[in-house]
Amino acid sequence: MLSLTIPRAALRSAAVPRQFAAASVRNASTKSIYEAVGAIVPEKREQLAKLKSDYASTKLGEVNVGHVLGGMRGLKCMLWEGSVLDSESGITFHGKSIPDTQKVLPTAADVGHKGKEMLPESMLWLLLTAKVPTADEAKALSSELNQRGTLPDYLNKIIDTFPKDLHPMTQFSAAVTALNMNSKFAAAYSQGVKKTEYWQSTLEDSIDLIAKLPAIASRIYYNVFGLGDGVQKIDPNMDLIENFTTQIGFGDSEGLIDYLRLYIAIHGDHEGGNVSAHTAHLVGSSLADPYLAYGAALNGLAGPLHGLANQEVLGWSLELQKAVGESPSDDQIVDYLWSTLKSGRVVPGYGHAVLRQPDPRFTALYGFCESRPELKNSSIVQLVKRLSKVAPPVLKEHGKTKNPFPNVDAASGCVLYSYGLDQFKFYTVIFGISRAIGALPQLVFDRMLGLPIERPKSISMDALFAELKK
Ligand code: CMX
Repeated sequence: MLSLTIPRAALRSAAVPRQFAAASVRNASTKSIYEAVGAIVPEKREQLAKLKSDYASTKLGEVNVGHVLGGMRGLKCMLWEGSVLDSESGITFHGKSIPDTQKVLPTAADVGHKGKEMLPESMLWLLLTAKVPTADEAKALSSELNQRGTLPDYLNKIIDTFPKDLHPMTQFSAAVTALNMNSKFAAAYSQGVKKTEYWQSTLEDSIDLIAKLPAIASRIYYNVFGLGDGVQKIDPNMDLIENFTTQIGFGDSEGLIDYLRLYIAIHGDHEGGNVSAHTAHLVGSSLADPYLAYGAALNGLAGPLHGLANQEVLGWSLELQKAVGESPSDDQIVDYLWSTLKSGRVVPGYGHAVLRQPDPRFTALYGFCESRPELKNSSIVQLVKRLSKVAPPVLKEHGKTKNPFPNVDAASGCVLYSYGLDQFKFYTVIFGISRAIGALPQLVFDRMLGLPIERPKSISMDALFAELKK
């Protein structure tokens, strides 16, 4: 049995700097994000201490050769606090499903803006604190992000040197990485801050980075596509997404603004094993600062089997329309699906490494489309809906994928396209704005709990055969 390694002092909330201390002027029930995260530290540390002292040797399953060869599917081997993905019922965020969050998280209207969808700020608060924020708390977090959203001049200069035809995701990850010049965590670490306090500067960096991602993205958008205002003005009266949408030139599109609120909120976290989340956690476990960890995560998100799939889905759907017309019959869709499968390609937007049912994120985006009159006549949205009925039987008959149902990417990019945001190389950048609200809170938990550097054991095939002969 492992001994309890967390010192008692660490179980108490650490002495906190200015922004982490109780606010004297705010309403007593309204916490700042720093106070709210600080409040859960003792409880989380106690949970970890109990798991270590009482259960460290308890088995959670067996590791077999299939796990080693098969991308470690289903192996329960990392801690992730924000969300859990069930193969049948899908994602829950601190126990709340997407429909639950749609009911309880403060929406744009709740903080006095136009729009019905939950705010990504509300989801960020939930992921960081395990609590539903009040409307005032969500609004305060929104203002905090606005105040931190301006890019330093040096970063704008770096972004402006990127060639226009460098993929926007490459630009995005490079720019995020370069922001580490201002990392508060790196500065605190080099000044010898105590391990029990690492989480505080990690939280500061995380809030700073989340605040700046829209401005980085819109600068790249302006440089690559010549669209948007290019100045990344932040209006203190707008929320994170209305500001971002305005920066890229869609400030008058109420539908797109509300779609992006929903999109960014529900793409944020999908437990820890997916490539981008896992990368942030892995790189962060070396005590690299949040900018380095999240820059690395973005490179994983840029892969076609992960975040780039939304760009792939749109490309595939437009090719289908080009080949057989804007409103193809079911038979034409089926033939096109088979031609893709027979050529050895995957059908983008379908299948999942964990899920075995339609992705609830897809269901939420589908529901959004159903509720918006302006999307009713979009041929690409119609195609998304038809495909979600026609593709599963084809994929089942094909017999390879374990999950023949749509994942979130089956709809996400196509809706952006319908709203006129048709630069599909930019779509994964939008996903990247979102994934930070899941991956960075976990980095705060990692440091709050003092999790160790990640170092699984690898094995060669020769060594495997030697082991199997024993
Ligand atoms: N079309 C055709 N074949 C598919 C398929 C699809 N949509 N999904 C899986 N398969 C194939 C796999 O390529 C694999 O074939 P091989 O045995 O020849 O390698 C076989 O079915 C078994 O795969 P699986 O165990 O069902 O799925 P994996 O866990 O290996 O992969 C995923 C999951 C998402 C990468 C895969 O389903 C896929 O490539 N889908 C299309 C790309 C996509 O939509 N990605 C976005 C995922 C969403 C997210 O990141 O959250």
